[in-house]
Amino acid sequence: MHDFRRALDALTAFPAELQRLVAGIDDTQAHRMPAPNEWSVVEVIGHLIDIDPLQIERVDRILAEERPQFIRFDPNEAVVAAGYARRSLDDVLAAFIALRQATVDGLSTIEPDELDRVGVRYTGEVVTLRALIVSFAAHDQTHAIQIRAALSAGN
Ligand code: NI
Repeated sequence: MHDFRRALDALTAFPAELQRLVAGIDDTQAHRMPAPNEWSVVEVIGHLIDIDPLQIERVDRILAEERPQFIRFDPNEAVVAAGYARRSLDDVLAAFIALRQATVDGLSTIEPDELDRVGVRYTGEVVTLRALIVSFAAHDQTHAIQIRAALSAGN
């Protein structure tokens, strides 16, 4: 239960962390690609917007089905298809913050005895609901590091 609570707290706190991370960044910086075919800051936030509903869908399926197999997801394809590169930093940031609130509201209804239910990743790896949420929180942090790197690459 403790690792789940800690992950949920981290997921809840992340929008404020993200806001601090991009505070004072203008749209030129936010749209700069750190390297060819590497996401700009706006695209990284767009990717986070893509992931929240995907995780909620996985959670819902773990709760409703026995060992559901998750669908294949191509992060790059999704970011391009959504056209995040054409949106402003303020726009994607506001969209993510609103979405994350809905996500944590949804996750907070998970009961302790549901945390050992499992799903199956596209790769075949079996993952508990607890591990899915813990890795979801860790995913935020990998992209926070990516944003820091993208911003320092531009300076
Ligand atoms: Ni990612």
